[in-house]
Amino acid sequence: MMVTNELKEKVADYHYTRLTSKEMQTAMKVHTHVRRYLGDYLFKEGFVEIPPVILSPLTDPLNHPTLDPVLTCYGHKYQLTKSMIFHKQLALLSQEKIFCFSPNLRFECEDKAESGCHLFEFTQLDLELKDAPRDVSMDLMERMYVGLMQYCKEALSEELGFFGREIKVPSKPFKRVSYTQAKEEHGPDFEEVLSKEATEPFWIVDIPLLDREFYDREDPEQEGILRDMDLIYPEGFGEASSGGEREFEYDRIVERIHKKEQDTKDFSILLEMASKGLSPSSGFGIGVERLVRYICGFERIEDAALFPKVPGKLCI
Ligand code: ASN
Repeated sequence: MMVTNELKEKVADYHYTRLTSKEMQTAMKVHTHVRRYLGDYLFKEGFVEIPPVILSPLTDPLNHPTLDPVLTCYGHKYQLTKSMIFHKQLALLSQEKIFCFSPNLRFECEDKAESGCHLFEFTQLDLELKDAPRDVSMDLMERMYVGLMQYCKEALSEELGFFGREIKVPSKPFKRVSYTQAKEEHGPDFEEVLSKEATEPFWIVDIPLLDREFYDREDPEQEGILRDMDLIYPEGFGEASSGGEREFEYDRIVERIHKKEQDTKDFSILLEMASKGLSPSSGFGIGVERLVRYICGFERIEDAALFPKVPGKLCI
């Protein structure tokens, strides 16, 4: 695409208008409160905040195609972080519980531009707990989610009122829905269908092995099923979070990379570290802009970001 002066002017106008709006001012206030609440919550639970990694030879392969630019620096190839999944696992060599407000760059295909829930640069609150089975991570998420909704209702009533938004504080434990059963009953768009019907957040669990990345742990008691979980927002807001237990043993990781028909060479540093010994762990990531979008009740994710990066568009 040619970047003409006309296009640059249009982009500048668009951003000037939104940056000076009451909507943006209010959304950023909500954003600040949400980040602070979550960071403080985890700090009080004994988590250590780790700094984000932007460039690495090792990043999340994801389960869907993205454009993957590679930067060559000092003769080595670096990728932009798509998620800090492996760095989270490795950080547990040093700490018991870690979190990061991690900028993720996923150059999604242009067909995602109109989805209302994709940005090619976004922030993920990513966390991981050593020696924690999936239920521990799920319980943490539920407590944190309920606490955040309660907090927002009280501390942000004026801001939510401005957006005409009423949020509901859900009750725990959240419902668990089996991936395979939901797909059988509602077809391939089951997540969207169920999210639209729901009035409370719910989990999707028991995801088949090939439907997710190699790093999520296969359930030792159910062959071909993963010990992972997605959290889905109600009211049609779709996916809130994904996470799970992790594969941590060298042989298992190699086997899983092969099953996904990926190349062990791309993960050689991870494998080298795994051969020295990693710990079992579980964790999850929550997209911060999607969370702010949900809390404010925005139609589109752009409204929850100060400088939204829309797939395929010239952004600032
Ligand atoms: N953060 C996710 C997790 O913890 C991974 C991802 O973002 N793809 O499982």
